[in-house]
Amino acid sequence: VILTEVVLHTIKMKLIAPFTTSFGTALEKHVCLVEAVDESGVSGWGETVTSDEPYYNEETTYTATYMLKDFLIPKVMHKTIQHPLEVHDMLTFVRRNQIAKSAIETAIWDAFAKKNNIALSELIGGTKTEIEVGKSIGIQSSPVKLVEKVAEYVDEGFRKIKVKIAPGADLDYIDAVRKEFPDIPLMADANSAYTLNDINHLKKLDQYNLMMIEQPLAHDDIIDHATLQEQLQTPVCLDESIHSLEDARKALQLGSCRIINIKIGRVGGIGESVRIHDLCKDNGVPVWCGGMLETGIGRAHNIALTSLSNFTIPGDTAPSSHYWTEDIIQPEVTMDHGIIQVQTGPGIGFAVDREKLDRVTIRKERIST
Ligand code: OSB
Ligand code: MG
Repeated sequence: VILTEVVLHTIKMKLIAPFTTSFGTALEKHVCLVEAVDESGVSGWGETVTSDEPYYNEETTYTATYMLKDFLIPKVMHKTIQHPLEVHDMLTFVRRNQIAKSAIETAIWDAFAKKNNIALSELIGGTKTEIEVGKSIGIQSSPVKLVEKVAEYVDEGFRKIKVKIAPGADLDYIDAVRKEFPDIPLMADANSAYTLNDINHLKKLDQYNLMMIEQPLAHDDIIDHATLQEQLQTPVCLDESIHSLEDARKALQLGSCRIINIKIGRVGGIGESVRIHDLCKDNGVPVWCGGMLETGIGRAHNIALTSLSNFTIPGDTAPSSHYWTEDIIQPEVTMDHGIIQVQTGPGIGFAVDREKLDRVTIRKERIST
């Protein structure tokens, strides 16, 4: 493909319910949708899966948009791109800013797949036709409230329940859920809320037969996580600490985790996600696809990625209705008994609903030079 124009649609969407983690509460989201237009007129779509504040990682929707406009888009515009796998290396001249990079990289994957009339999942070598889905639940006001939520989502058919934890909202909450649901696939995500000083506290989680504990220690750490993993029976899963194939290789070598959460945005795109998937597969380490409260566009990328064979653990790929009163894609992502069908249409397999898009758009910019 050769990009002749990129349109940046900045949108604002209200979440159907506030989402609370150890680092804060999200009520609404600004997202920069990247529409990459090829010389033949095909549009590929990507999104910045950033949060509005730099609390999960260093990026925000604003900084990602700035990186895209001033550095990343000019680098790929009007260049002949033989295959989207080339895009990752074209963008390494900018340090970090993985989510910004991924927004344009994923748009190019979609454009390339559409141009070649192939589904994104097939293009990357995905083999599954349907995927199992988990639900990520934010921190609730009490253990009783959390148990109510879990019951609702178990009834809806979710194949994994992930509970956000933080100091002061951990053991009581997990204990209450386990008492009510002794057998469900259950895990906890701490979003970096603990340190090695909490090791005895964290060990108490071992009694609950959790599938894993996600990112218990610092967002930039793989050393202390190795120490922790040695002393915990519960598998450690890394999210925030893994930004690249190299990070994944080092974490596996050190024994910092036994599972990796792959987020396309966090690792700079689909190409790097596939490479991390393959590395983990070769090492017998299972992976799953994390979520960033995406719109349908990011969600579609996540579903396609999850069709790869080593995504053996249900991901945070809940359907559109769990985030938005109205998603911007047609049809919306739906789930049946915890299963989502992998799209078979060209590219991401969903159409962007231009009318709905315009209703939530707060800024639109065309870049063609
Ligand atoms: O740590 O996985 C996380 C949302 C925003 C930032 C970080 C995380 C999350 C989630 C939500 O857990 C997952 C979802 O999209 O449902
Ligand atoms: Mg996480």
